[in-house]
Amino acid sequence: MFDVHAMRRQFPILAREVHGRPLVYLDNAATTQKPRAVIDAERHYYEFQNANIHRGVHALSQEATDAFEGARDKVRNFLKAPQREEIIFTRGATEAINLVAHSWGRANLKSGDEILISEMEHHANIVPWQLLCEATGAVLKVIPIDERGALVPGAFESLLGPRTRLVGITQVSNALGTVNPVADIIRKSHAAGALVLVDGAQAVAHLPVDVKALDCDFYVFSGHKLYGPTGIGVLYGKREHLEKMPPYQGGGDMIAQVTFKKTTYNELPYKFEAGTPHIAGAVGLGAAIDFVQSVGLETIAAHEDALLVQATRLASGFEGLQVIGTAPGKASILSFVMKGVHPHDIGTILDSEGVAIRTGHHCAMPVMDHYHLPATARASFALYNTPDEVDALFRALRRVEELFLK
Ligand code: 7TS
Repeated sequence: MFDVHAMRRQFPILAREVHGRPLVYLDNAATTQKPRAVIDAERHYYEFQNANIHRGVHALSQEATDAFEGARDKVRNFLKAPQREEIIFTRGATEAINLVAHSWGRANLKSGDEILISEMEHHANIVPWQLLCEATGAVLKVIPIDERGALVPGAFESLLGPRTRLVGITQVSNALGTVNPVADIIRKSHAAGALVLVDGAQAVAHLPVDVKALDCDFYVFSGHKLYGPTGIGVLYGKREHLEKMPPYQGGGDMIAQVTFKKTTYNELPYKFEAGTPHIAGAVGLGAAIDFVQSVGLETIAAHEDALLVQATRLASGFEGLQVIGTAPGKASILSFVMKGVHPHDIGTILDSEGVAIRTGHHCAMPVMDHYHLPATARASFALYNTPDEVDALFRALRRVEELFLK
């Protein structure tokens, strides 16, 4: 039986107050809080093992290298990637997408080729492709969403064509909570000869991922949305693609030999890891993966789904409150607007009540344009949130109503 109160005790920050109220942290889609195991892993690394990696014969350097490479093995196991060489450490999901757009994209695309993304993408899965299109003359096509915030049925199939070279799709939308049918998209894309990049930034903390079963070509995520540190993320890529791709950045660690005549590159995964990486961050990410696996993603998803059901029920009884994003089977994100109150005012009043939510365009401006909204308020749930906190959210929203609408 999942004990949420025991779980909360593993997260030191959850004990603090904000404006004299107990913190109710419901901004988990932006970043999750960190359990003691992650904080301790980073501290242990700095207190006992800190050294640069891959380059020292001394004991600390070897221990640091083992810790860093051990984290890579944990990521490989977490994503069910066939080979450890297919796991590249990056700064986050954003850098991982930029790496693919820059390295694979510039080497493979020509004028008139097409990249297909969806209307619900985060800017991180839009702008790198726009930059690539500007550089190569490729064309960006967009799968539209419907009023529920799901992909318009049949639209993907009609946009996928002989010129489509890559499909970039989020597994879970950060602004709407929509869960996309990525396995089906991957199968159809491959049949049309296109590669697929899956943006897993919002997915990895909520549903089990198996990149081998999915058969995606690239998969990206950030450590900090998975109870891990900021500044560390992952690109999974099929070895056959990564081997052919040119380096993204040049520097130390990514080379085999450097002369002024010719430089040769290191093998995978180091070819894509120029410079000293975020070693402590990788160690912390490894601890976060251990933590999530010890709880179990099925348990986490069941707990969050119950919170979403409760929140959705309370929202439906709240006059003037409209939920944005109602796709069936969506993940634990509740975006909403209130008639007559700007989302930023909602966020400010909620903050004064100790309730942290995100307000704004959520780096998904095309989603806002779709709904003709400047912004939404967004509550997003994690494994440490409680039914009482969902009630606290709606009590605080009643306060907003009193202040602004009565
Ligand atoms: N993709 C999706 C679907 C995201 O939700 C985010 C961050 C990113 C990519 C980028 O991740 P990063 O770690 O590289 O920045 N989303 C959010 C959010 O919803 N609120 O703050 C950040």
